[in-house]
Amino acid sequence: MQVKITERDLLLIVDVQNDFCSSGALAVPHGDEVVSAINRLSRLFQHVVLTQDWHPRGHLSFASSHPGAEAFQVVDVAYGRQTLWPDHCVQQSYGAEFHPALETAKAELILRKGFRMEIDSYSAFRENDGAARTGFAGYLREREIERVFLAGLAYDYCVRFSAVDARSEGFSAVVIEDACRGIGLEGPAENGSMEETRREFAERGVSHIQAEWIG
Ligand code: VGL
Ligand code: ZN
Repeated sequence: MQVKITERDLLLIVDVQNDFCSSGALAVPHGDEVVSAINRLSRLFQHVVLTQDWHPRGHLSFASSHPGAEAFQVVDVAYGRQTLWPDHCVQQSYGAEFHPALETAKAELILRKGFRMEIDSYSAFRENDGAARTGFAGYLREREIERVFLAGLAYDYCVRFSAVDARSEGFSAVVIEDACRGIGLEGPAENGSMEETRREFAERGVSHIQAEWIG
C-alpha cells in the first residue's frame, strides 16, 4: 500500500525525548528504535511539528509529589484519575531534550505540554482535565492542515491521546505504527494499555499504517 503526502498533511512527532529512550527516567521499551524511521519520514513531509513533554519540578504527575505513592499507581486528582510516573522530562534537564539523533531542524513548531504544575497533558490538543486547550487545533486550522500523521512515544499514552483528540477536532488521524513504541501498562480490566489503544483507535476512526507505505 502507498500513501501520498500533500501540503495538507502534517507529521506530529510525539515526545522523542531522552527520558523516554533507553536509560531515561521513563524509558519506553525500544523507544530509541523510532528515531531513524522518524528522521526518514520528516524528510517526506512538508510540515513537521514536535511535541516536548515539559514538566516543572514537583509536577502533579510525579509519584514523588504524592507522599507514600509509587510510580505507575493511579490516583484521584482534582480532574479525575491520573497515573503517576517517575520524575521525567523536567524542564531544562537532559531528560527533557530530544534524542540526540533526532533531526529537529525541519520542525515548524515545538509544542510543549505538561508545563502546568497541577495538570498533566498527554495530548497535543488538550490537557488531562479535558478542558484546558493547547491551541494546537487552531494552529492546524490556520495552517489549513487536514490530516495529522503521528509517530513517536508513547504509543499508548501521548500518541494515543493526541490521535484521538485530532479526530475529535475534525482532522483525519493516521498513526504510523512501526514508528511508535508503547509503555504497555496493565489496565484496570483485563486489557492492557496497548490493547485498549488499538480498540480506541478502531472505535474513533484513527487509522494506522506502516512507515514504508510513505515515500
Ligand atoms: C508520556 C507518560 C507521562 C508520553 C508523557 O509521552 O507518552 N507518558 N508523560
Ligand atoms: Zn509526562
